[in-house]
Amino acid sequence: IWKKFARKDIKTKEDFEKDFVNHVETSLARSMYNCDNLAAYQASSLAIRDKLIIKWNQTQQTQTMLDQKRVYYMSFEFLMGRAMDNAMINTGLRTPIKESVSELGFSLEDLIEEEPDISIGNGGLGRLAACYLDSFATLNYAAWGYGIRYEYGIFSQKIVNGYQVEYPDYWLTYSNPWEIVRTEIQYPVDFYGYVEEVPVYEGATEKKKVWVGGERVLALAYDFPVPGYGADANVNNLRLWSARPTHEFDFAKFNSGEYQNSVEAQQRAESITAVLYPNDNFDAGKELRLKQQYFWVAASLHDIIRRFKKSKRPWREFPDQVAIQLNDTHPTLCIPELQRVLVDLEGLSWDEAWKIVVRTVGYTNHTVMQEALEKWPLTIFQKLLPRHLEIIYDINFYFLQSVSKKFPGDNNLMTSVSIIEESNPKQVKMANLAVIGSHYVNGVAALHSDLIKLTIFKDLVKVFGGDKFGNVTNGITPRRWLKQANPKLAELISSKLGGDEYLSDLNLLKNLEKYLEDKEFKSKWQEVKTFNKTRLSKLVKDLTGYEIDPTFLFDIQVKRIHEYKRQQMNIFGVIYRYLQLKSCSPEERKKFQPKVSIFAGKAAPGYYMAKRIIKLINNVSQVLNNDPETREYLQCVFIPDYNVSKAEIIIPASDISEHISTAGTEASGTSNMKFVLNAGLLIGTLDGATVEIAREIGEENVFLFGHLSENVDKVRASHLFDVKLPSSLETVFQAIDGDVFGDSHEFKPLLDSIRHHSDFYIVSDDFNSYLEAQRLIDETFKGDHDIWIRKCITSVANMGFFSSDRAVEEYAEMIWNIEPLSK
Ligand code: 26Y
Repeated sequence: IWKKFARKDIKTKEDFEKDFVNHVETSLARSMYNCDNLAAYQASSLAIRDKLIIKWNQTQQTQTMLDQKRVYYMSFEFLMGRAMDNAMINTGLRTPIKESVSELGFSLEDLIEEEPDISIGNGGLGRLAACYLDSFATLNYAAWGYGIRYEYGIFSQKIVNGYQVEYPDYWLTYSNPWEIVRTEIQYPVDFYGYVEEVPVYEGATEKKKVWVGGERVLALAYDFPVPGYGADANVNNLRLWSARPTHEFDFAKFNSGEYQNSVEAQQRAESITAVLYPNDNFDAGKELRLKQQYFWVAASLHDIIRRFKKSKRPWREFPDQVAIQLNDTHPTLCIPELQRVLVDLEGLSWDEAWKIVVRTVGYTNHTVMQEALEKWPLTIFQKLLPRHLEIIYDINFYFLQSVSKKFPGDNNLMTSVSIIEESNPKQVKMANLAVIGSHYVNGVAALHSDLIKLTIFKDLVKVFGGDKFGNVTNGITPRRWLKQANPKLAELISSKLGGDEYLSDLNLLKNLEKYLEDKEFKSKWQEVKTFNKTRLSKLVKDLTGYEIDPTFLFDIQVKRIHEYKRQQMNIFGVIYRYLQLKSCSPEERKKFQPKVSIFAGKAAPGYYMAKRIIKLINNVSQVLNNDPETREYLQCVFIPDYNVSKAEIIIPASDISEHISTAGTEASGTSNMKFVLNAGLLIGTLDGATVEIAREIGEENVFLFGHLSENVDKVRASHLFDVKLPSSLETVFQAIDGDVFGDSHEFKPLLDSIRHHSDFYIVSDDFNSYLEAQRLIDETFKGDHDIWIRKCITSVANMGFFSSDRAVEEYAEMIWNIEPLSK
């Protein structure tokens, strides 16, 4: 019977239409008379989701049957963006569904616009996790993501009077057709309480420690199917946890009539997964965040262990079945939690357990900046997780014992590698714990991986040796960042390469070099760029009211606003250009390459300087775009509320994009890869993955400038006495001080951090070389345009290395020791 009635896969247009109508009428309880775009989007999503679930079930069954090793990618953030378009592309159903939808009276583009972004991440780290999920599924790895189902994702950003104003991002308003709630999967998670000594077994004299939790909540699982690319590809799982109250009720209070108070604890439970912390690369050390981390780690490990136990294998085989990857230190509690489960609950010896922990866990570092390194005050830790703190002390004790044996008397070394920082208050250094408790540590770009060995982990390298540390350069998925974001370019490439194979084997792009002399190809290439610039101009008009001209050079910087990323230097450069234009005659102005500088990005709500940078960009925009003398040559816009779906429109429209962080601060960057893959060139410092991009596509195709990372310390040291501004920057500051861009008081802190507070990000030192790179861009762009287009084509042709498929394969081989499953 089962076989006879098993749900059929969607293969034809008709299959989809049948499912669509079914969902409108039953799942949504609507009819053809009141099916609006929202309902049509929901019904389409449900129909596509059904298809994914069938494959999801098959994939999971096969993976369980084969009993192969699985990877668990632990990430506090997943910046998924929209799901529907991606699912249609990956399953190969986009064209038939587009036709169906149109026959049903809708436009597919409109339906796509109905979907809110899944924005449960801040920036690069969260988007990287999303790209890796796509590659896991596409390459047939048995790999799950684990995260938190925040009810509020990253805030949405409005610009009011030039200032950023934050609004809550409640992305679940119209429910979410892409998630499946697993009511049968719920685990209790405890907090607070105390540690007790109990007999190892009833009646024994030997004692062991156990944790008696003081507050309990439930973790409820929500699953998101992650489809791989290809008609018959696997569908993997992203499991997100949501906090619920336990149903243990305070009856004493209830019976005495205190109804409200009796449910108070329950209400508190739900606050754990209510909101994503909006900090990116900055650690604020809030207790609720540690609570979120433990909640998610405990639930995920419970789930992993339950699955492992079903296999009835001995514990020592755990690392042969399970690989846990820590996406930064946010899930580092996996280390003491797994140790606690194995020792306290499963009765393994400390040493046996520790070997298992270390063999299971791998750690990816995403920053060298001190302010982004997680540290938890012991007081918070002690209160929230008393047993874990003891375990961390024990881990540290055994570790330091081994260090002192190897390096007797080296107290500085001991202090530096210790998990505990003897500061006031004392703190747990999560990065040290992550290194000590894992078998491999990787950075995210070649330069960054070298730097962590020389800086934050220098002493740990001494202890463990360099072989424990390596590099996996980040990658991006060409499915979303080429095919989905830039369908016109993808189509043009397919027409030349004879199909879509390059989307799953990005090195095939190399063949584009054959067409460098092909005039027709190059003119089509240009048409695609113009189309994408026009598309972005429309978005800019809708969101800002400003009209920008697609024939201008589009110069784009989109990313979180951060001093180290130096949006301030970019806007100073814009001001410099404006002042130059103002000072020349109308005739001379005509020599300028018309250009629009486009910015977008969110500032952490508590990040004062970043918010001032946004204000300055907006004030400058207002002046420039309204200046009749210069606006034919220079404009500036700030696009509000940058997110994944906007990135898909913005990135394909660039001629130039800016990756201008102070050398040595940006771990990798991934938008640099997205921009080049979408036929834009880069201006950048030799930082993060830009170094490798230049290596792959040729240095002559990147506009590089600025001090090298190995010199930054020296340059900084020279500021201790005096910051000398170049006259170019001096002129810019004079204009700002002179209220040319509104009340100069608002920008004083920004300028002072450079001229009076030692210019930590060396803007003053890099400014002239930045302007020189900009000059070269103008010259190249304005000159023989064929040269420009050749640069773009050559660059795209050599981007194969930056596919997330390559990155994930490196992880699989170097760190996880897993092979893809056959389909
Ligand atoms: C401690 C906490 C508040 C915190 C929260 C979020 C710390 C860091 C982050 C996010 C970091 C992040 O997104 N890092 C970026 O990771 C990308 C993927 O590896 C890199 O490309 C990028 O250079 C790096 O800044």
